[in-house]
Amino acid sequence: MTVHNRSCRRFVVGLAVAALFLSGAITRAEDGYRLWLRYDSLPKEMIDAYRTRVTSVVISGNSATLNAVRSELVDGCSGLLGSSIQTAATLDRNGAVVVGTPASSPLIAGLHWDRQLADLGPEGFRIVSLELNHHSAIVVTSIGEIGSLYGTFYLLRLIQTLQPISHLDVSEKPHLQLRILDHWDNLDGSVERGYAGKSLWDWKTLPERVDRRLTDYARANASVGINGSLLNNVNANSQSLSAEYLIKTAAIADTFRPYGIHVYLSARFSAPIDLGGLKTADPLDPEVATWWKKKADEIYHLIPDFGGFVVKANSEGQPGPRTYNRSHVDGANMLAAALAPHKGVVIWRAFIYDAKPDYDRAAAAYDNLQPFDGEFAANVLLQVKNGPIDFQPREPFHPLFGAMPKTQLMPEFQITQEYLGFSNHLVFLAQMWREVFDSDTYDRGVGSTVSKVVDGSLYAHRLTGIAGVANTGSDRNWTGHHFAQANWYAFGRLAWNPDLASRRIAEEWINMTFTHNAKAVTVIARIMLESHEAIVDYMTPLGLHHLMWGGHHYGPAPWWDTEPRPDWNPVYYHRADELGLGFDRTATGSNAVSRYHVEVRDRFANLDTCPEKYLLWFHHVPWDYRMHSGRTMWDELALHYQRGVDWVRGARKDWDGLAGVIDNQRYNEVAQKLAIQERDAIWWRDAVLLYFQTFAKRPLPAGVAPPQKTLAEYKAKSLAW
Ligand code: GCV
Repeated sequence: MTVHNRSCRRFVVGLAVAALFLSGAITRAEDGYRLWLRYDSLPKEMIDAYRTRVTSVVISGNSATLNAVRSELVDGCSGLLGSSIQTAATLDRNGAVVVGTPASSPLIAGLHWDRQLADLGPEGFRIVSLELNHHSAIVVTSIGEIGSLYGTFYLLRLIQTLQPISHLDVSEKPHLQLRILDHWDNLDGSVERGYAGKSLWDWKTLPERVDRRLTDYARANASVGINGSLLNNVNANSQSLSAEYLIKTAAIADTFRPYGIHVYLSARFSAPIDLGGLKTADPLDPEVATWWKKKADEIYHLIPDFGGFVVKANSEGQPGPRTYNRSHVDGANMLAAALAPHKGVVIWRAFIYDAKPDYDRAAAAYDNLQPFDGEFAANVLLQVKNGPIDFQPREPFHPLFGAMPKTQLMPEFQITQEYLGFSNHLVFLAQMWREVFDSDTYDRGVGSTVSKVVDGSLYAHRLTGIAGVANTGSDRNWTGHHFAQANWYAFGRLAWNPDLASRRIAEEWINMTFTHNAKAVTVIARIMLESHEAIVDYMTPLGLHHLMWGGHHYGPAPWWDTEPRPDWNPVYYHRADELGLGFDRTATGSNAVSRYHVEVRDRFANLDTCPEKYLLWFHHVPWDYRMHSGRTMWDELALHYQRGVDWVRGARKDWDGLAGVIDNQRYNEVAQKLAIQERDAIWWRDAVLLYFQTFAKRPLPAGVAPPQKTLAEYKAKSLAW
C-alpha cells in the first residue's frame, strides 16, 4: 500500500466514524459501568407525559452538594427525556423542578414547610407537585442539602421506573441512621473476599490523584441512601491510621462529602504499639487511652465528619482487649471515649468465636457478648452478622437479635458472595435479607421482628445502623456479575427502609438497569426472586451449612477436615454418620438453640415444628426420617439438589429468550455466567450427594441424575472460578 493510499483510507475511516457519531449510531458501551444510573431515553410513548412536567431545573446556591444535585438532575432529565433540560435562575414557566433547602432557596423558604421538614431530618425529604408563582412545579426539599440530593435521586427513580409524577406528595426519611458499605480492602490493593477486581482506592497515587470513579461510586451510593464507607479491611493494618494514610483517607472523604458519605476506618487494636511505640494496647492503661484520644483528634482535624472506628477484636487472630484479660466492653468503651467529643461512633463486631473444647460456634458470639448487655457506651454499636455462623447461603437469624435490648445492634450482611458462588452465580440477596428482617425474635411478644430490633423501634434506641460487606471492585462493571449490582442496590434500599418488599426492589432495579419491556421485567424479576432458594437447593438445603472448599470457599468439599480449627471444617457442621445427618443443637447436643427466646427455641428444638429449611442446622436427623412430603430425608435432600440444578437450567432458557431485548454485551456476559452457574450447580449436587451417600448407603431417588464424575475426582480438585 502506498503512503497516499494509507492516508486516504484513514481519512475515509475518520469520516465514517464522524458520521456514525453524528447520526447517533454509536452508542455507549453496555459494559455495566453506569449501574442503575443510566439515564437513557425513556420509551418514546412515555416521554411526553414527563416532558410537560419537567422543563427546567431551578436550584439556587452553589455548594458542592447543590452542584452535584444540579448536574445529576440536568444529566438525568436530559437523558431520560431525550432533550436538553436547562437550569433556570427563576421560576418563569410551567414544569420547573425546584430543589434545595429553605436556607438555599427563597422559593422553598416561602412555602413555610419548616416544621414538616424538621420532622423528616436532614436526610429526609419532601417531593410535592404544586402550583408555585402561578406555574406548575415539582419541589424537592429537605432541611439538609443531603436530603435534597436523596430527594433528587428519588424523583429521578420515579421517572426511570415510569411512575406518575403529576400528583406527587412524598415524605421520606431513612429508617436507619448509619447505612454503611464495609470494604475489606487491603493497602496493597487486594480485596479480601472480593470478586470484582482490585480495590477502588489507589493508595499509591492518593492524595494527589483521586480517581473520577470515586465520584461515580459516591453517586451510586447516594442514589440509594448509603451514607458511610468503611475503607479498609476489618483484618486491619495499623498503617491505615498513620499520618501518611490519613491524608490519603482525607482526600477520599473530601470526594465523598458532597454525596453525604462519611468515611470509617477499621482500627487495629494494637495500633498504639504498632504506630505509637507503646509497650501495651491494654484498654485500661491511661497511656493507651491517651494515644487513642490524640489519634482521634488528629483524624477529626483532617476529616471533621469522620464516621468512626470499626473493630474486629479477638477474632481470627486479630488483637483485642481479651489479649490483656480485659472485656470487650473495656475495649469498645475506651475507643468510644476517644471519639465521643467528635461525635464519632465505635462499631464493635460481634463476630467472635473461641475454640474451647466442645463448644458450638453457633453459640459463641452470644455467650461472649450477651452478658454485657447495657454496659456499652452510648456511641457504641454492636455489629452482628445476620446468622450465628458466617454468611452462609441460609442461616437462622442470629440469637443476639432480641437478646440485648439495652445495646444498639446493627446487622452486618455480606453483599460480596463469599459463600454464594463469588461473582459467577446469579443470586438476588434481598430475598435472604428479607427473611432475616422478618424473623420474629419474640423478645417483646409476637411481632418483635429483627427489623424492629434494628430500626430501634422495639427498644426505643437512639442510634441505629446497618453494614453490608461490599461487592465492588475495579472491574469495569463494578461487581463482576451484572446481576451482583442488584445486591448493592438492594442493600441500600433495605438500609433506607428494611420493610421494603424484594419484588419492588427487583422491579425498580430491572427497569433502571436493563429494560422497561414488561414481559422481560416479569421474567427477570422471577429469576431474581427465585434465585436465592435455588442456590440454597444446590449448595446447602435443609439447614446444611459450611460445606465449602477450605480457604477460598468456592465449590463443595463436605469431606474437608484438614483446617487447623475444627470449626473451619465442613465435617464439624454436617456431622454425617451412618445414622443420619446434621448438627444436634438441641438439649441432647450443643443446646445452642437455648440462646433463642422460648417461643423460637421450642419451635426450632422440636423435630416436628422445626422449619425444614433449618432442619439439619438444629437436628441430627436419621436418613429415613419422614419429611412433610412423605419422602425420606435422604430422598428429599437429593431432590433439593436436583431442583437447584433444574432451576439454573430453566433460568438459562428464560435468559436465552431475552435475546434482542437486552443489549448484546450484557446479554452475552450474563449468559456466560449462567453457563458457569449450571456447571457449578451440577458439581455441587454430584459431589455432595456422592459423599453423603457413603454414609447413607441408599440409592439416589428417581428424578435425580447420576453423577458426572466419581467422588475421588471431585475430591481431587476444587471447582475453578
Ligand atoms: C474479614 C469470614 C471470612 C473472612 C472475614 C471474616 C470476618 O471468616 O472468611 O475473610 O475476615 O469472616 O467477617 O471477619
